[in-house]
Amino acid sequence: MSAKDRPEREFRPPGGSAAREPDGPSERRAPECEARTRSSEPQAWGGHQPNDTLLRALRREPTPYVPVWLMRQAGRYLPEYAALRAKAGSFMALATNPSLAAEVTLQPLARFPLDAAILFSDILTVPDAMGLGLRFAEGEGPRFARTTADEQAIAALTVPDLARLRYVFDAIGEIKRALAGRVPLIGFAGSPFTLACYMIEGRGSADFATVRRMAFARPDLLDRLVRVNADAVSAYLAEQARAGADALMLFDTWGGLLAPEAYRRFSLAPTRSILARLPAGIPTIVFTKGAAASLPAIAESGASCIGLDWTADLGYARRRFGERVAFQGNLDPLALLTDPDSVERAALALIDESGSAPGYVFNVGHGLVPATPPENVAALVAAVHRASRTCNAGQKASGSGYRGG
Ligand code: 1CP
Repeated sequence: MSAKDRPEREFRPPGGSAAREPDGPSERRAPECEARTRSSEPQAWGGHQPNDTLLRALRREPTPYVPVWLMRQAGRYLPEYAALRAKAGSFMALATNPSLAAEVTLQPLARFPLDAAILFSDILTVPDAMGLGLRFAEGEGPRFARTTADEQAIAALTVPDLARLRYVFDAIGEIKRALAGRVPLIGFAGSPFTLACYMIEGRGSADFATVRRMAFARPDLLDRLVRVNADAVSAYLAEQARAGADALMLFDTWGGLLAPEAYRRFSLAPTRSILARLPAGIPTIVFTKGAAASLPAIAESGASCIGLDWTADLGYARRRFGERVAFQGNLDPLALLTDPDSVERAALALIDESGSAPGYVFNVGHGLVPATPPENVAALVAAVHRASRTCNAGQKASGSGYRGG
């Protein structure tokens, strides 16, 4: 393992080592932030105090810098993940073993000063607990042994006994003990519609044609499927919160495939019903790929934060809806397949686009891909912390804080 690949074994405060880096490209600032510079704000996190920057940003409270975490921050781009997965034998062997799941969750935090941990699991564990028989074949993605594509299978579907997902709640307990409050833990689930996509097709698909056909031919069946999923997911997420998750995220990866009316009926409505049933006060993030056209509706869904994919206009979204909801995103994950300098430029451009108003969480617009070089992730996290520290110092200044707003 080369020096640059070696994970740092200790958690570090954001900006800690970055501040000691020599001048050069890393001193670049987002132009919007330059104008807002007041003074160098004292560092909020001295090293071992709890870092609740993410939770404050989700609540749209001022933060000394923009918190950052990355979808799929634990995963195949990390050699230590690949090694542990090989040792465990399969994805499910990792995910169903609470201490291995905890170890994988913490791997990216040992390398990078990220502002959140996300539970290592998968959205498809819920349909697995419903009896569909999930497996992940190496290099192939998820496969279900049984599908719920016809009237009989959908009628027979019920909310699973949460005891079948006990390994998830146990993993949350282990992760929380290991984190000891250093950063918040994000729990998650798939949206009812995105789960339905995999349950109907039995695997991933480019267009989920069977599902979209069902939306026209048998909307009553799809209604029932997403209703059962909403009941299952709301119970599952509430239990994650009880086990210690500090924020909850819903992944609606495929909601953007639907026409607007179908999206509202089969994706947004069941998502809203989940949000309404979660414990009061816990921050929530709804990530919908292809959501740009539905922003007004998602902003009213009851979510604390909207996760945007990389095709959405973050600046516009913040100006238009930033008084009501926080935003998370939305760097194209393929920007990380370049070099540290290009990554830093892309990060600064996005921070500039977002503006300095509270309520922004930096992230990628979809999961990191396996070919991502870890040193580019390090450059990204350092750049976000450094540039946004200057930018956010202006949060209490007059003006909206939204770019051009
Ligand atoms: O070892 C492996 O095979 C690794 C690949 C992998 C990983 C690391 C899968 C298979 N799942 C995960 C973990 C995972 N999945 C997390 C962990 C936390 C994190 O670090 O972010 C999360 C939040 C998910 C969520 C998930 N799984 C989504 C929603 C987000 C997204 O990426 O759109 C979806 C659609 C899935 C299904 C899934 N699981 C795995 C794959 C390859 C897929 C996509 C399948 C497809 O449609 O082709």
